[in-house]
Amino acid sequence: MSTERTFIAIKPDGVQRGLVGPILSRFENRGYKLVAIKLMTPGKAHLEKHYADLAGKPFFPGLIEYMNSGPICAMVWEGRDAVKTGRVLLGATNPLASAPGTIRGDFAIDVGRNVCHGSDSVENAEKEIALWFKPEDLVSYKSAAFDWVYEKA
Ligand code: IDP
Ligand code: MG
Repeated sequence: MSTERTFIAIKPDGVQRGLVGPILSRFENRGYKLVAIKLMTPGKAHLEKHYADLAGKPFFPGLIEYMNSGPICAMVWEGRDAVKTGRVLLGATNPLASAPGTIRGDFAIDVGRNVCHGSDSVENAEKEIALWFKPEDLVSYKSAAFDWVYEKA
C-alpha cells in the first residue's frame, strides 16, 4: 500500500441530480485529500480518448453521448491505496450489483447512469489525471487531518 492519486469524476447525471456534495463527502470523510477539482464539459473527442479502451463495445456511442450530456465534476484524490479504495467507494460498475453504502449502491440503478467514474489502476490513474488536468492544477499541500488519519506517514 502506498500514497497514490486517483482520478474520480462525477458524471453528468451525478452533477444534475445534485450529488456533487454527497459524492465528494465520501472521499473527504474517508480521509482522502482533494488535490484538484474542476467542473467541465470537455467535449466528444476528449471523452472518446478517456474511454478509448471501450471503443469497440456496443454501448460506446451511448456512453459518449451520456458523458457529453452535461457538466462533469473532475477530481483528483490522494492518499494511501487511493486507486483501489476509490473503486471500493464507487461500488460495482452495474449499480444493481453494488453494495449499499457504496456511491453507486446508494445513488444509482442503471449501468448507463452510474453517476461516477474512478481509475481502475495506478497506471490508468496517471494517464487519466494527465488527460483531464494540467500539472499546475494539482495543488500540493499537507492536509491538517493527515496525522489524525494516518498512524505513520
Ligand atoms: P467502470 O466505470 O466501473 O470502470 P467500465 O467497464 O470501465 O466500468 O465502463 C465504463 C462505463 O461505461 C461504466 O461506468 C458505464 O457508465 C458504462 N458501461 C459499462 N458497461 C455498460 C453496459 O453494458 N451498458 C451501458 N453502459 C455501460
Ligand atoms: Mg473503467
